[in-house]
Amino acid sequence: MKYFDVMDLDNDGIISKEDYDRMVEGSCVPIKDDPVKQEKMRKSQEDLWQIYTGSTETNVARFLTEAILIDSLLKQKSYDRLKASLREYCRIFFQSMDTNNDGYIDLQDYRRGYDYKGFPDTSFLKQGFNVIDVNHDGKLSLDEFTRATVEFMFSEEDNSPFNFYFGQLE
Ligand SMILES: [Ca+2]
Ligand SMILES: [Ca+2]
Ligand SMILES: [Ca+2]
Repeated sequence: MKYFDVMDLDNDGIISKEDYDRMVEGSCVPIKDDPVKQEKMRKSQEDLWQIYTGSTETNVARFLTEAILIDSLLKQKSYDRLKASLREYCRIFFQSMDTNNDGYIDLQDYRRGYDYKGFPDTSFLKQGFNVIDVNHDGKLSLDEFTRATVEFMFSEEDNSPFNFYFGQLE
């Protein structure tokens, strides 16, 4: 599953809670002066972790595999909770990248966002950026970003352009 492959930065088939938390803390770096946004970032990422692993607030899973992720997603009665959590996460992640608060992120902002998350190589993001930028004005709006993220997560079609959200995956 593409989404899992992207999150599994070291490609060993497992995302430990420690790996995940490290990614979350990286995402918090650009908003380090804004504790309210940081709190929202952690909360939304924790929500997603619970959905992905099928864990609960009192019983947090320590690791995630692709099989667990697919199983948890299939068990969702509706995707409403997941979509709502994803949208909330997109909004906060977008705001953290939009450092000049003009409502848009350019390629440089976008790359920086993934640098902070700990992505070892962000060169492939340019191809993804161009796909997400559907009106080709060289910048991403929150709408473009959210739509692409949700479509990427749910895309089953081999030929959906959003399969290239993160550039061409191996
Ligand atoms: Ca891993
Ligand atoms: Ca901006
Ligand atoms: Ca655009």
